Amino acid sequence: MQRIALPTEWTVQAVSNPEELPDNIAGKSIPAVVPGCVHLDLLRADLIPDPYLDRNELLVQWIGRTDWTFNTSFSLDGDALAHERLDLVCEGLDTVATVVVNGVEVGRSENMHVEYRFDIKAAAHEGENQISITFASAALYAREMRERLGHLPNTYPDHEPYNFIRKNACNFGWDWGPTLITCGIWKEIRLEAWSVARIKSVRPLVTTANSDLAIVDVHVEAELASADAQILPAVFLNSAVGTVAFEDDGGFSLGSDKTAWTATIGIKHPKLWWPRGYGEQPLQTLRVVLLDDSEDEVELETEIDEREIKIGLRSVELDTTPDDIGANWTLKVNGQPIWVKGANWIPDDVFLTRASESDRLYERIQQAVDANMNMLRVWGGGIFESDEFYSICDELGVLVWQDFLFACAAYSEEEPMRSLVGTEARYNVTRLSSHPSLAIWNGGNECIWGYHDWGWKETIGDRTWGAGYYFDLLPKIVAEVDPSRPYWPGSPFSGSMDIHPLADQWGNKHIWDTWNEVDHSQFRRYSPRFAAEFGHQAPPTYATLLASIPHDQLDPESPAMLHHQKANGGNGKLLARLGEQFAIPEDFDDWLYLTHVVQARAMQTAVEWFRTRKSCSGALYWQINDCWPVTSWAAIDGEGREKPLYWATQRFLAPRLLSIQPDGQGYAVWAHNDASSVWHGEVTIGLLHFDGSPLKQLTLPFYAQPRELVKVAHLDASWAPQDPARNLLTASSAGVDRAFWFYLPDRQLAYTSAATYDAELQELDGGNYALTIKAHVLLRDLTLNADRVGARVKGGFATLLPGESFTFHLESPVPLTAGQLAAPPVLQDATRFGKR
Ligand code: BMA
Repeated sequence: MQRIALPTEWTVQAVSNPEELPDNIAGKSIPAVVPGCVHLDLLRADLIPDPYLDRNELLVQWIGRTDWTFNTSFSLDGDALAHERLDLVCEGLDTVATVVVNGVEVGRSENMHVEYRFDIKAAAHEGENQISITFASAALYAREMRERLGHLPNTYPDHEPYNFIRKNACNFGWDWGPTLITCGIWKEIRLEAWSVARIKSVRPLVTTANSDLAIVDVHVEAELASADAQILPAVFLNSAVGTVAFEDDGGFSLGSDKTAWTATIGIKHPKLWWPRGYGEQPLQTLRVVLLDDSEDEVELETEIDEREIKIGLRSVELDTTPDDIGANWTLKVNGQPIWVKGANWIPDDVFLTRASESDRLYERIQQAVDANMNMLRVWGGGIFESDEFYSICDELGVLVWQDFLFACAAYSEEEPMRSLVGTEARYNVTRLSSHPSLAIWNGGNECIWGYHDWGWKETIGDRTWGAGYYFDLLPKIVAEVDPSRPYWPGSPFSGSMDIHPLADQWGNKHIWDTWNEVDHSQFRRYSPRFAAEFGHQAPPTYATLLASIPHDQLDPESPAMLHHQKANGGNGKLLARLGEQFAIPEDFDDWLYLTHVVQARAMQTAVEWFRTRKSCSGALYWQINDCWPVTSWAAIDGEGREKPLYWATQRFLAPRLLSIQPDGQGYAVWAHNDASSVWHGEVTIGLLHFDGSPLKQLTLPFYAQPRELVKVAHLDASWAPQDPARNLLTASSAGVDRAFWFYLPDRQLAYTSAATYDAELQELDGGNYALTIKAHVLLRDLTLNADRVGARVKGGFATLLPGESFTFHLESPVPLTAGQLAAPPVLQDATRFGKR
């Protein structure tokens, strides 16, 4: 196998839509970088304004309605052409493309989520060759397809009909994403010259994994160059994994009558892979080779293709055993139930090649790890992420829940959609099968819910809407291609079409009335088996706003701010939820801080509630990341900066959690020990005055087994506050964050009005600083907005009782002073915003 890279330098040219093309683009051949997309090329050439800034998105809509041709040339020598086959391998074409080599059409694509391989041997020649790929407007294709198949509803009726094209849905605009309809060669493109045979796929499926034995079935499929090819496959597993107990190395050859083969490898006393928090993540290298076994090569057995893959030994299952509530919805790895803690993941940038840069992916997934997450859900309106995404998750022990790519819409099951979907599912289930982090396949996002509740049935009538995918095609493909992983038809879904998809007792649930309609205390009305989506909006950090909004428009209602708020009624909801907790502030900086506080508290309320329900086994909030600078539900904004929610997440997802929750007429103190060792000690529970003086106190021993949730105490009416506006409940124990309970929303609390504290800044080495705040009064949700001084902080969202201290660690490229840092709007605390 000879792999030949194609040049990264191409050109791109608009080839349709003359009415809309700006003069500086019409007829012009523009340098292009591959992999990439047309927007990035136009940006690099300075031909369009940056669509992430201000309202520039509106100025570049014509790009998505235009057809574009990418051209380059490559040279071939005789060796490449001497092979039986010469394939053009396109790992990802976005989306509707016609591929031409030396004037000869060699293939077409209409799905960005699969690899295309075109045999170009007949079209290619020695010396210089021309390749040109023309992308038809995805918007126009989707409209035509809708015309052909009949309208079906989706959540964004004002957008192009994203449910009629196999392209990431959110590229057409979402309630956190701009409409920037891309096209281009978004993944690697190369040539492969080969003879006899090549490895078409390798699926190493771990069928058993326990402390005694692991079994891996390595399914290898070959493609033959000609009918008389004879090959010998072999599989090697590096022995660091344990003692190889048996290895069925086939020992027979493949030919046209048989092109697939399975090697079964057994490993005694294997080192198992675990999600983080449960154990280590040992990875082993599996090597698959193909040898030429044709008669005249018998002696030589030349290696003609090989693949090296990292695998991890673990089993995974979804436990849905019925119980007296309804049914479990618990993920188990190596037989161990996992309390899933994490968030939903969207493409990290509208321009997907930027989103898949290694450093960026690594940084983002590390952020998830540092926030104590053990799972990311790759949401169905986005993409199947790059191989590297899953490799990083394998290495860091982050479980991945992967949606099939259906979101908030009805989808036609007629041709060509059915075949496109089938091919896409097979290709990606195969491609991702080696990754131990990948734990569950899910049919899609909110499509079953939409069918139940969003008034689609009338439009759909007796036509197809996707049920055939979720309940038939996809589970069949998973069962056939990768039976080692669980499949679930949708999120949310109760397990049956006869039970509402949002039922508390069954399945995975989404909770959205808390944000859209009611305040976050209302999360406590629900007791889901698994909370797969729930969220609360807040703007990005100040530095990210400054970089994307004209400075004279830093006002919640300015045209640019509203443009970077895509949710239906978003700003109104933001204000309504803010007003439930605080008096609406006049000042922009205070507004920004308080929206951040409400976002963080909403997610804290939800997750602590779920972690203290015995029937719940996981919480994934909406959403960890953003794809551009926008007001959204994200914890990390479009420029990778952590919002206060992120610092709160580190606390409420800590392995050991103390939490105070309403319990009947009183309150309960809970200890959730999501760690693998026993947690025992003493909890001190206090009813305190805001000045720190105790009104009632109790110290109790407690004992929590590994992974156990225990109710440490029930606080009855004798714990009622003397003055709910001036009292709070606390529960503390050595080595963990203290739990707090405030009786009233902040706007009714009589905080000591002026925050008083001492601040001490210590300069450490190499641009590192430590800022210690010593509280003289109660300080609540203390946050250092270090982005405002160009610095980066670690940690925050701390609540201090009078006399206590908290240290922020910062990194800054420029020298800092305490004076710069230790006052609003850089240092903020919620007790400034109590009852007036
Ligand atoms: C859910 C998600 C997304 C959406 C989010 C916020 O419906 O699945 O579609 O962005 O809510 O509205």
